[in-house]
Amino acid sequence: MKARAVIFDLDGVLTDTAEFHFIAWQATAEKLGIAFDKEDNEKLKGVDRVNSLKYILAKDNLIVDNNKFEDLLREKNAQYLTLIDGIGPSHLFDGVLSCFSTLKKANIKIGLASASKNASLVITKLGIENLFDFIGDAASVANSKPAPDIFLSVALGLKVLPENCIGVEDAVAGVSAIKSANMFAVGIGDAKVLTQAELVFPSMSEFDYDLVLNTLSLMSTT
Ligand code: B16
Ligand code: MG
Repeated sequence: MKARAVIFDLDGVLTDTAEFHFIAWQATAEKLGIAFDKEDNEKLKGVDRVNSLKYILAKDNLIVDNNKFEDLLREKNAQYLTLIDGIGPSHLFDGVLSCFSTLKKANIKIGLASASKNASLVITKLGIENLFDFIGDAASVANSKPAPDIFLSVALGLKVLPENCIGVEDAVAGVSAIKSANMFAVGIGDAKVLTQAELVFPSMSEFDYDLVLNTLSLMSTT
């Protein structure tokens, strides 16, 4: 493999919006009389909005009609948008800017593969929208993570073969998506959780591009 692009997930890799998703989903669940805790929220990392609501309803075997389902999605997102209103460049995780600058110096393209339909808004608020060579559109792919679609669409947009892309993810569903896309997977978080990733860094500030390249070259010689 010749590394030509690194494709990043957003929530949990470049910034932490999980708490905001949690508050908004908890309010939705509470309204429905369904218990929703941090453990549930962990399971929803990287899972898109529709499937997140399906997970919550399934907890209590609750069935709602289409109109109600759409209303719940709209209300959750409205609250989420209010909660992220105050985020700015200071909410970018430590290590992201220096990592991007290392990649740019090495002529490596940078892509964004988020399951979030709010991704463009969030990266604009973070002030990093101009640093990407291609930004994937979660609304335009047929299947969400763990399907490979969003990572494959970003590789296509970057004009780089999937086998020459490195994907970076914090969620189990996201790492599965990277592996299904036939890319090298870097996890951000706990190696005991992100077991499918070839390499795991505890946080973006520990992201070591030289170590990624060394691991890649070791893999191609074995
Ligand atoms: P939205 P990522 C994912 O983003 C989040 O991890 C997940 O918790 C959220 O439900 C999903 O985006 C959809 O977000 O409601 O904003 O469309 O981690 O893939 O960047
Ligand atoms: Mg994520």
